[in-house]
Amino acid sequence: MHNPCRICGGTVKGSIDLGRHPRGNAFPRPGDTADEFFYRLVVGMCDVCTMVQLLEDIPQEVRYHDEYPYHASGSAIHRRHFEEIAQGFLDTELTGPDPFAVEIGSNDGVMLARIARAGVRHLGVEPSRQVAEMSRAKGVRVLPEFFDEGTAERIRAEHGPADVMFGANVIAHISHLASVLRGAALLLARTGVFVFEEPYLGSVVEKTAFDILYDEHSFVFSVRAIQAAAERFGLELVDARPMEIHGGSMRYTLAPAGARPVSPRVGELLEKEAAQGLGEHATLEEFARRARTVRDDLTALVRDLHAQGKRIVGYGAPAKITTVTNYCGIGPDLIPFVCDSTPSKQGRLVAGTHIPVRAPEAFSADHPDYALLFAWNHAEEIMAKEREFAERGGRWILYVPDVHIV
Ligand code: DWN
Ligand code: ZN
Repeated sequence: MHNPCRICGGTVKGSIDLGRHPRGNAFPRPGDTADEFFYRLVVGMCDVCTMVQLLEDIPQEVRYHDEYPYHASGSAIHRRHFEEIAQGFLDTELTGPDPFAVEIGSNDGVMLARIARAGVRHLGVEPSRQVAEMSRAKGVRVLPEFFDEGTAERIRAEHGPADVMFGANVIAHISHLASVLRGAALLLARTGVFVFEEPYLGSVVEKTAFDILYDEHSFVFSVRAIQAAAERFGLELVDARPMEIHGGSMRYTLAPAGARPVSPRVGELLEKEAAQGLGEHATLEEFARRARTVRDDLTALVRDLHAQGKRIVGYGAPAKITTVTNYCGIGPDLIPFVCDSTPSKQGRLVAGTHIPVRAPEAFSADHPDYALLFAWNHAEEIMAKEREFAERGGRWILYVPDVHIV
């Protein structure tokens, strides 16, 4: 399978084919699964700019429905992470006479609320109604639209240039990324910065985290691909910092070309990526082979334990659960339910495999023999919270970077 690159028009060769999948964050209601949306989950790399991207595109309107269930405040660690980012901007970039901050995909306002409280002009751009309402309740000003070049023009005309543009786990979700980068170049003040953090290709490959691949992740960024994309639209990658969040992310800082010095971190990370072979098709083909091994090992383990009469339930229903359960063919016959702390997911089903999602009380009220941890990027927080489960002999099944029991 080959497609034209969404950034540069080069050829994208599909190296990773995970088969037919539903939308990661669909979480349909019971009885409402007759017309589930499916697509072919194939991921490849551009021959020219090395951007890793989905070959089949899912329309934004299909993905970001009004009841989009992901709430960035869903974990204490995430709340702290975004509040620290906001404080960082207030201490550095938003110190001018009349600063202005824009967040693309402001979700439930967890980052902008701190900036709003400081009385700094701001605007969240968030198309999903439900989370946009949660933002407004925190005093955050929201524009209920998708961000693109046209939105950037209107925001600049009404509010002037932005000193800070920010996006977390959203820029890699936007298939019209070229329009977003053109819009950023248009909206940014000459001294402004566009900061975004996204799941990092280097971490995904290193951890064989194939469950990070799903419809929302139009792209999986690398430093090299972002540097090339920035230059194409009059911007420059001036800094990049690895982050632990979401199982391994990277925070990119773009500025208008020539406006700021480039941090030595960029060169160091480019060298590390070259050593990891991130710009080569062979690396993705090797990743696909390892993903098949994880699938086969996890399916065999779950089936064996089930055959022995052991009770296994899922813990955490991140979007990632949809990829791993559909790729492995693990359904309610093997895992009767998965518990999750997000109220809007409880009572729903995992798309495709239809595993019921229940409140965490269903787990603590009747501990299983094994818990399959789908929210593996929250392992420390979750295992500490569920200490009693382990103390009573419960065991955790993990599959990143490989299948193992703790
Ligand atoms: O890119 C995206 C990533 C970064 O965030 C978006 N596409 C959507 C979302 O992905 P996700 O759903 O994989 O995010 P999380 O934060 O890894 O999801 C964790 C899930 O686990 C949530 O549904 C909440 C749940 N959870 C829980 O049940 N108990 C989380 C914690 C910490 C807990 O103690
Ligand atoms: Zn390209």
